[in-house]
Amino acid sequence: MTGDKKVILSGIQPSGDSITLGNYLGALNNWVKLQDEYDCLYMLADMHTLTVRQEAAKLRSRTLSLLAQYIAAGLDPDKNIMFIQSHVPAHAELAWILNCYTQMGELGRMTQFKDKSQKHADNVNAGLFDYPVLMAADILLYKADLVPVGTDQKQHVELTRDIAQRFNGIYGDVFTVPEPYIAPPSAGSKIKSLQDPTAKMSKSDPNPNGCIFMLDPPEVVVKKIKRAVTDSEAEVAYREGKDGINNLLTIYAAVTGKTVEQAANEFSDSGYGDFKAAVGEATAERLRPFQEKYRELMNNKDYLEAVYRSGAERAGRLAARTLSKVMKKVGFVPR
Ligand code: ATP
Ligand code: LTN
Repeated sequence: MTGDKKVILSGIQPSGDSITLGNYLGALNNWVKLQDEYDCLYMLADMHTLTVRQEAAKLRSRTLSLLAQYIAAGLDPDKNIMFIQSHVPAHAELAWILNCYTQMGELGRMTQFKDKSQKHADNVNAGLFDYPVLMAADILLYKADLVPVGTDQKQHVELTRDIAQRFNGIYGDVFTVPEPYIAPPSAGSKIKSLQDPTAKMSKSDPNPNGCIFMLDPPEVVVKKIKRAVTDSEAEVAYREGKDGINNLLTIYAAVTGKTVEQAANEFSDSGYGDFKAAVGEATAERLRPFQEKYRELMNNKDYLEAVYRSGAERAGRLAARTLSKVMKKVGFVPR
């Protein structure tokens, strides 16, 4: 971190055995493009996953696996700070303080809270409600200018801006007010479920056929796409009302680097069967190098450990600076 470049922070929750094609296209793949131009911090948001019940051993192994997936997707540990959220205690400490500058009404309006409290009606815990405040702490600790996320997280970054502005309004210029950084939809900022193309593709979807996991074997990828829900029109075209086909065209465009228009032209004379086979092949092909690199990394746990240890140290130093400034501002006695 030289201070010359703009700062980026983002994270993914280690809440599934593997990230989804949605996480990859909407988030990770864009992070890779930013690593030379910005000072980047990429976090493994393990504390956020506790908002939904997790198995301890699984959470542990999924966190390490997610780090390997970050690197397999092309993030370079020498260029980016990669760290585990729970390794930097300042996140929890700042979250507490920010809680006292956030209104219940603001949190109650969050779409993700409404969705997840319906999905997990038996466990609507305070953490689920408070999730965006922890996320605000993640972002504000590092004075991030930009937060690259998929469309579903935009509302949380906007709330972070409100909290930062409110705090700055009282105490002066403490926080950098961040901006969401969202890739264009054609690049995959909103990939939909293959089984319900009006809902987002989500790693914790109970129906595994709705979701392509980045570690799915090629034949599984091809099969899931073949089974994707479409419509009864038999015309490959991108237009309103064709959610299933629109989603497949978006996936094809994003994995091949073509535009959605080019993709639609390429298949304008094809039937759904041929179209789906081509989307399946292209997607499996895109996953191949990712999976090879992932396997290699998972055989080198010492290396992964060195990456997250050094990440925690570097992130911890930066975070401590902001936290101590905040503590001073609110009136805590210096340690
Ligand atoms: P969960 O199902 O556990 O809530 P998730 O799959 O929604 O997980 P997150 O860990 O919440 O994934 O999100 C990681 C990143 O991936 C975020 O930047 C989010 O915006 C992005 N993302 C998640 N799903 C999609 C999607 N379907 N399309 C594009 N981007 C996505
Ligand atoms: N809530 C995010 C994960 C996340 C995050 C962050 C993203 C936690 N903290 C800070 C960007 C910045 C999600 O993707 N569900």
